[in-house]
Amino acid sequence: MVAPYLSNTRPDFRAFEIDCGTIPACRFRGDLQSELEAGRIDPATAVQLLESMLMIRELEEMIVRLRSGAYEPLPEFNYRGPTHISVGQEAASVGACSALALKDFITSTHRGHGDGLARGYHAIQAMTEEQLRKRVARCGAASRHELIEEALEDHVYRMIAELFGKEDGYCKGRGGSMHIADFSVGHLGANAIVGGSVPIATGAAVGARYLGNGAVVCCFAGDGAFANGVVLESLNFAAQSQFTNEMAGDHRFGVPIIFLVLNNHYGMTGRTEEVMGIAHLARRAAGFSDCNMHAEIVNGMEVLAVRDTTLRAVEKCRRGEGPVFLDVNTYRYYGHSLSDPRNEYRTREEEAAWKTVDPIAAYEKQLLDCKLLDEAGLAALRAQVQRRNACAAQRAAASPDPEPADVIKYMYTHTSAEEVPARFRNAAIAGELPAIKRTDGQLTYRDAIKEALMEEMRRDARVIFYGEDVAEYGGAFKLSKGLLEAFGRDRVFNAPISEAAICGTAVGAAMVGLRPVVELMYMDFALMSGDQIGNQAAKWHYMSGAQVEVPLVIRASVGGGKGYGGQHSQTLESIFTHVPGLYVVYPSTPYDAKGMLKSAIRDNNPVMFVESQLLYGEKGPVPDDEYLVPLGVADIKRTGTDITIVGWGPAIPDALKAASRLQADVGASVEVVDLRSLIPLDVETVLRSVRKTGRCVVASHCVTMGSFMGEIVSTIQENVFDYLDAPILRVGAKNGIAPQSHILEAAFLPNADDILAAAKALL
Ligand SMILES: Cc1ncc(C[n+]2csc(CCOP(=O)(O)OP(=O)(O)O)c2C)c(N)n1
Repeated sequence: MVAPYLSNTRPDFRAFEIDCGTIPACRFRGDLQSELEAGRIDPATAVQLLESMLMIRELEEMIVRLRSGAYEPLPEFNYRGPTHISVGQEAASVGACSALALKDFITSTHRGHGDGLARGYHAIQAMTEEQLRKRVARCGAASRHELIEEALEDHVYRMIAELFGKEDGYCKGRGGSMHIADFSVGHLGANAIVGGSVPIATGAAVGARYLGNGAVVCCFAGDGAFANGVVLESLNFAAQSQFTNEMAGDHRFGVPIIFLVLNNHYGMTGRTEEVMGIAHLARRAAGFSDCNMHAEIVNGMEVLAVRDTTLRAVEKCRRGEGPVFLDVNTYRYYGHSLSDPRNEYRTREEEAAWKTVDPIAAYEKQLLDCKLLDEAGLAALRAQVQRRNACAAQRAAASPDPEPADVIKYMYTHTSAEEVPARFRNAAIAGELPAIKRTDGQLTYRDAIKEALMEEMRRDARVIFYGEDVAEYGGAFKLSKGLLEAFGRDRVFNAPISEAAICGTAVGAAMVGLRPVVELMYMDFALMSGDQIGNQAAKWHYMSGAQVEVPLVIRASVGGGKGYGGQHSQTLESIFTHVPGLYVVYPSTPYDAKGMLKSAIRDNNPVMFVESQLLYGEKGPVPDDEYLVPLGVADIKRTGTDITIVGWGPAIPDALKAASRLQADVGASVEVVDLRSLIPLDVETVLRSVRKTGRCVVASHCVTMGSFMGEIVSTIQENVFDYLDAPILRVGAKNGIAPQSHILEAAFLPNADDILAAAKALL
């Protein structure tokens, strides 16, 4: 049924009520015996659930004992790093991961050892012999059982090696406990930012829907995360009705994601029910879709209950009925970390009550009752898990550390999408491409960007484009008008007004194989998505030990110069140059804008592509033929010998004006170096110019204080101080806030006169 407000665009104020329906709790009433009898689980899988939970508990208890020096296999080992232990929560991780297929994905949290171990364990069990052989690089004869054991040993070893910060760890010691990831089995990463992985998971689900591969994303997140803005944005993003799924003639919408709340009832120490206005987190889901996201409350201490609910959730997602919201009630026995004694905020009685429903003890009893294991079998399984873990820990402790010289290795990737896989090459178009008007071989800066986007979307079907109002309306600056009609709504869509989710979903979509381009209507709004740009997009290639590349482009439009005041006028690229892992570029001409956007879309690094609204209407020559402008290469826009002006963005046209006037006024010969790309920075072109001229002005529209202009000044003086005949001057915006009044804004922004005055002062 379509809700009245979905179809109602006319005023209709007849009285009605919204029925929020009901949310079931603890639906699973079976046990192992009934599951076996119903054929919903086989005996081998039933035992695997226990082994998987034991592996988690063993690893977590190892960390506890390592911290106090009481872990016998490694008595002297100095364990550094976080200790967010998940003992008590094993059934949630295992029940959920055992319900997923190999092609599915998970994201996890700072308390993610259990999720990572379980994902690897059950993925290994689901692998074919060929996949297992590949995983353990085994060529000789081995039974399936031996291959699995070898793969499990390797799995535990690489998990522990990562916890120990070793080169053999899943992330080569670059990620550690809170960022552990294994992309080979679709584990897209634990995340140290509470809620940080939720938009990534949502983007992965957007990608899975687009690719039509039937994959489902299970997004583990703590209860505390569901007060976080980007998490709520993600719930909204995932449930959008424009994500239609036509299944068997039925109209459904949403993306295939399970928001699985690991609800242990506490944030760090605060009680979740005290900092939220609801008794049950499942109720959150009611605000985001008319079917309450099929929300359920689940007994998270019972592995079969979690497995049953997740299996049903996965089925729903595969049928095009996602998202699903599971509020899995569980408990962590230890404190937030091992430095938290838990005294201040909860009682020992409460803890004891939860321990009476311990997930492992209860499940062991069921296995014994069903005679799938006897006491000896149980003891043997426990001993095997312990032995595997101890061997892995000893091996990991003795394994090589990363080389200090490699400290920033993996920060950037040096690859790009030169070859488009056949499946995505020369994408079919849904309608006609919008015409772009070329006059005397010239295009506006706006149309140059549009043409680049169109060409790349045509070249590679993995390129999708979204942002606020970019579809029918064509974006606030009409840059994308006609792209929806040309490429269809799967590739061009309006995003909700959720900048953090826009950037975060792009990260997730990129991780699963797309190449998203997203638009931020004004660059000021990038501050809304600071975490997703700075902590997620920028860092995942490095933190994963180069397991994953994050090819995405964030097009950010700068509004300065239009009298829009302090929150729509900022030139903020300097902030992003301070975030290692991002590329930051800012073209000043239509030619560069087109060639650089094409390069940015093909590059496998995340790129912040900054555009100036002041330049959108400016025309310049743009050839018809295919060309690229490489990132990281500055351009000399005018050659000269007496003084260098280094700049970027809209400061370049001003610098060129100043140069002409300087030539006319005092006969000085000015060289104008357009950086185009701030990161990577073409240091050599700048230094070569300054060596020649001995004088330099650095110009941009950034607020001068703390801007990237200072970085250029430092670089010049560190490297070619001896060549300088005068101090280097900066010409930027005033150290203030952009005003609305045009008189004040003119005084605020730098112009050709300011650059001219600075250059004259140096001469
Ligand atoms: C954005 C952010 N804010 C604060 C923190 C500090 N912090 C780490 S874990 C945590 C509590 C998270 O609670 P929850 O999401 O319920 O997960 P749990 O720790 O209970 O597993 C906090 C506040 C953080 N890592 N990230």
